[in-house]
Amino acid sequence: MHIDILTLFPQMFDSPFGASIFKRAIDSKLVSVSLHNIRDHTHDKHRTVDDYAYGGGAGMILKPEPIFEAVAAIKATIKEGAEKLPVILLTPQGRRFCQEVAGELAGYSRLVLICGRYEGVDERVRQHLATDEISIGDYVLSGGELAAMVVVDAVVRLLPGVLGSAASAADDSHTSGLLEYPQYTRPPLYKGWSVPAVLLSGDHARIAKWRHEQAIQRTRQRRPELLEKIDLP
Ligand code: 6GU
Repeated sequence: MHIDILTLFPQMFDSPFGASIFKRAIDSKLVSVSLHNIRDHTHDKHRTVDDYAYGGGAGMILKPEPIFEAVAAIKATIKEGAEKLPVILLTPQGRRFCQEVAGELAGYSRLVLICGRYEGVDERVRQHLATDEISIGDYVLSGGELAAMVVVDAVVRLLPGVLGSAASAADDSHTSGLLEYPQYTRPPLYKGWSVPAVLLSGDHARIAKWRHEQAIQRTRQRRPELLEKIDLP
C-alpha cells in the first residue's frame, strides 16, 4: 500500500513512522508513505495556506488552492485509476473511525490523507476533492495529524505480512466485535497473584472456551453496547 499524507507539519510524522511495526513494514516494502507539505503548493511570497473566514468568526480557514494542487500533483504521477483514488479528509465532522473502517481502508492499494487544522478547511475541499471524511472520536484535536497517524497505524497492521502471525490480528480487541480476553505471561505466580489454572492446563479446547467466556464477560462489563452489534455463537 502507498499512503500520501498532506499536512502543514510533516515533521510530526517522523517519530511514529520511524519505530516498531511501522518501521518494519516500511523497511520490508509492505507500505510506503510520502509526506507532502501543503505549504509547498503555494505560489505567493509568504507561502499563505490559510485566510480569514468569510462571514467573520475566530480562526483561520485552510485555503482550497494549495490542497487541490497537492492532490493534483499526486494524481498526475498515477498511471491508472487516479479518478478512483480515495482522498480522505481527517476532520472531527467525519464518519467515526473504527476497526471496520480500518479493514475497509486496508483493502485499497493507495490512500491520500488530508490533515485539516481544527479551525477549518474551505468547504470546497470537502465537497469537490475529498471522497471520504473521517473522525477518530468525539473530541477536538488541534489538527488532523494525530488522527492520520491513528488511521495509518490501524490500517497498516492489517496488511498481509505486517504482523508476525495472522492470528495476532484476528484475536485483537474489536476484530471479533468483543474486547480481548485477559492475557498472562511468566511467572505463573507474582506477588501472590497466580495465572488462572486453565491457561497452564495445556487443554486447548478448554483454554479457547475460557477465553471466549472472558471476552464476553469483559465486553458486557465495560462496553455492553458492543454486544448488541454481534451474533454470539
Ligand atoms: Cl480527524 N481531526 C481533528 N482536528 N480533531 C479530531 C479528529 C480529526 N478526530 C477526532 N477529533
